[in-house]
Amino acid sequence: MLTSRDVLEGYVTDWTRRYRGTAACVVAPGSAAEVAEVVRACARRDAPIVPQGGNTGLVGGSVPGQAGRAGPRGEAGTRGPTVVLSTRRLRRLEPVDVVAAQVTAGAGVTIAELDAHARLAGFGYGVDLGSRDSATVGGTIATNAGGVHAVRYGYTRAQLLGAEAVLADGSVLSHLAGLTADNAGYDLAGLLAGSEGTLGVITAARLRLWPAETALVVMLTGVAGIAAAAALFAEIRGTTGRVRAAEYFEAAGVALVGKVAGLPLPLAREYPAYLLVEAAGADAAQQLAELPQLADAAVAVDRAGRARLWAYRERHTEVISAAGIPHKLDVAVPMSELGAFRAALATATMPHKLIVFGHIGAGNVHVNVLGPDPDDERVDEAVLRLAAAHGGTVSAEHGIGRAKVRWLHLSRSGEEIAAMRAVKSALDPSGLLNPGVLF
Ligand code: FAD
Ligand code: 2HG
Ligand code: ZN
Repeated sequence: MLTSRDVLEGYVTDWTRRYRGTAACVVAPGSAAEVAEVVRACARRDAPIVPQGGNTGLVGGSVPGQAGRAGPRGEAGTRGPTVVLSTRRLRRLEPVDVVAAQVTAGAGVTIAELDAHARLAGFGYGVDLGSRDSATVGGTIATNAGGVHAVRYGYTRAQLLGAEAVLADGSVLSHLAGLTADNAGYDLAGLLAGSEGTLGVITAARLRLWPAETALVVMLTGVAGIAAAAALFAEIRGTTGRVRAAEYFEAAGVALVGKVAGLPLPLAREYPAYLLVEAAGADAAQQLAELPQLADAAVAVDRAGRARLWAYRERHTEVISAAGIPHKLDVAVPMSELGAFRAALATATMPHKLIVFGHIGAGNVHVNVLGPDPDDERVDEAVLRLAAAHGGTVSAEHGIGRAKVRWLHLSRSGEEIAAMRAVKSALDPSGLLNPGVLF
């Protein structure tokens, strides 16, 4: 248990610095049984619990609200002291089951550690993201993280074959056998995926692995804009072997990466926007090189060259944060709407600095706005309503957290929200787990 004010600071402030709350202490149990003890002790004191993994979440869900403050930044009512439950000591990592292509991992194992472990056995983990060195198995399940390889392997829920979790009453659910043929009732692990710490504390998971892919190629090319990037991606998907990533970014982001991270322009000249594609397979490099519409492209097959091209996309989040406290609006719209949505975004976010990038293969657009005060939610409202008006969602992959509670109704009907609330009430009737998040 940690109580020092200085140490607590890192646990109550989120990665973006936009969300900062108050907690009495951080508790880091080392097993599911200890998590259950903590949950029962908190229940006796009516002390809300905020589960926390790597604290890389981008919607304020991994940190407490502000005591006594109503609305999404606070938590309603008078409760006991808030406890941050850190999963960093839940570090079990079992040998890879090479026949089943599965592994059991503790909630506190990072995605980089999990992937490195899988690689030693000739496999890889299907979810990869820029926060891989800190983001955890538990946190990525709780947010149902997407990431850069979702276009090939799907979101985290698709990797999940079972989970171990502690519910609000201290009971431990354990379903780690990894049977892929197993239709006996509700998929409780699937329900925990995307629950953002509101239904249970995930302590371990049984995860699917994929055979490691070889002959990787990364191609970066200039495009006129987001609609052109989507069209080129569709073309590449049709002609190129195994597309593992299709990422979009724009001149404003490249300029910031250049300024803050010191990277030169990626291509011979500047373009309004860029498409980065990663593909696997012996023919992939040749297939990409033969695309007639690639006037200017950089292609890398060696590890260092691939990393050099990826840096233009992956360093966006870090350089944006170096420039200020961003309003992060992770939305998705149908592929057919991307062009119209992007055009309207420019007006909706004026006069602020707008940086747009994302996972184009999924229609997932990361809208980052720099300029408005962190507490000023007008630009958040404008962008989220715009996404909804274009048939999209207010959360493509980061979740609702505290940041988007007010706008959940734009993406889920009253009936859906009522059903979600019923699930929450059944599993956590006193609202012990992450109050103020999601609802
Ligand atoms: P935390 O931030 O600690 O928590 C996130 C949420 O999960 C909170 O609501 C928390 O209460 C809950 N939670 C955490 N652990 C548990 C647990 N064991 N049991 C129950 N609830 C729990 N996200 C993407 O989807 N795709 C990306 O490509 C991506 N790239 C990123 C790049 C950078 C540089 C950064 C900083 C973030 C990025 N993210 C991305 C966001 C973030 O990394 C993910 O949301 C990730 O899943 C959070 O994992 P975490 O362990 O840090 O969880
Ligand atoms: C990414 O895809 C992450 O890099 C972070 O989801 C997005 O910083 C962001 O807005
Ligand atoms: Zn993303």
